[in-house]
This record gives sequence, structure tokens and C-alpha cells, in this order.
Amino acid sequence: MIKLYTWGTPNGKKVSIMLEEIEMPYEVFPINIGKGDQLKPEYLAINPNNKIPSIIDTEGPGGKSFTLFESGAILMYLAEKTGKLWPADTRRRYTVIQWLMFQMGGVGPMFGQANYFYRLEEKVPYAIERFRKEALRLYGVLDKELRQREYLAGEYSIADIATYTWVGRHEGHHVKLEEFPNVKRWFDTISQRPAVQRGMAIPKV
Ligand SMILES: N[C@@H](CCC(=O)N[C@@H](CS)C(=O)NCC(=O)O)C(=O)O
Repeated sequence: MIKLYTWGTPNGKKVSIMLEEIEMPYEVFPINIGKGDQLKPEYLAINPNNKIPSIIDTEGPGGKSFTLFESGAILMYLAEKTGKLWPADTRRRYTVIQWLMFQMGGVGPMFGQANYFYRLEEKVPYAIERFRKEALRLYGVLDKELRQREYLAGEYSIADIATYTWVGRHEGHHVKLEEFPNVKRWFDTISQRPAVQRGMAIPKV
């Protein structure tokens, strides 16, 4: 059984989508980051970085409980544990990891900052310009790659799941998906997956 500590954000939804895709039983523990649940000592014992998501696998390696945070690490762990969305071939697997790292190091932080500065009441034009420009550059990279392949690493993978939830926030960083037709086609295809729809609805609070 997986215990999932999450909230309704792109990083949290990555993990619920994955758990739905691999059909692994899980229990959801909502951590309301708006109310500061992530700062409570009982949660800090699970994730010292006071952010969601985290998991506890009650039947981890060696049959012992295993606690993990960082959404990218969690996706890799669940993929490796089940062998699902995790190519056995080294080249293919590292292509998946490459695009996952691209998401973790670029897409997530840059889209997140762009969203933050667009939302901020006291506008900081330099910051909006900086993060919007970088977000647009990243959409350009994704669009060019997705012109050549159906999914980021060829077949549907954890890299697509990780990137999907952030592209799902495109309105927050004022990007029109119509301007990136290959990203839009990819996004619309993934949106139709029943597991993605179920995972996007977590946590139900
Ligand atoms: N790199 C981390 C980022 C996690 C993260 O930024 N989580 C946000 C929600 S998407 C959070 O918990 N924020 C609460 C806070 O910063 O206090 C991951 O991918 O797991």
C-alpha cells in the first residue's frame, strides 16, 4: 500500500496520475499547503523540505516501509517498482529520465515562477518578462520535439506525466496552447486517458 501525501498542485497530481496509471492501491492524505499543513512536525518527519508530494511505501525494498519525497524521484521509484512506464532498454530508459530531468529542472521551476509573478498583486515587470520568456522558450523546445514523436521519449512515460500537469497550468503563465500545436495535440491526447482524469481529481477535498 502506498500512502500519498499531496495537494491539488501540478507536483502532487503527477503522483496520483502515476498511481492510477500503474493501478497501485493508495491512500490519500491531503496536506493543505494553503493552511500550512506542510510545516507541521508530523509532516516534516516525512518530508524535511516541507513540500508536497511525499509517499510512504509500506512494503518498500526488503519488505520494509520506505519514505520518499521529490516528485521526480517518486515517479522513478514507482516505475521501477512495477516495471510500468519504465523501459528495460537502457537508451530508452535514459531518454525517459532525460525528459523527466528537463521537467524537474526547467519546466516545473520556470512555469511555477511565471505563475507566481503573474498572480502577485504588486506586479514586477522584470520578473514576469524573465519567467514568461523562459516558459515560452521551453514550450518551443517541447513543440519542436513533439513534432517528431507522439510522446516526449517516444512512448508514453513518466516524463509525459510530469510535464503534463505543468502544461495544464498554461493559463496561469498566459500561454496559448494553440500557438504550440504539437504540445496541444500531445496535451489533448493525454487529457483523454482515464487514469489521468482520475489522478487529476486527487485529492478529493
Ligand atoms: N521539487 C519538488 C517541488 C515540490 C513543491 O514545490 N511543492 C509545492 C506544491 S507544487 C509545495 O508543497 N509548496 C508548499 C511550500 O512551499 O510551502 C517536487 O517536485 O516534489
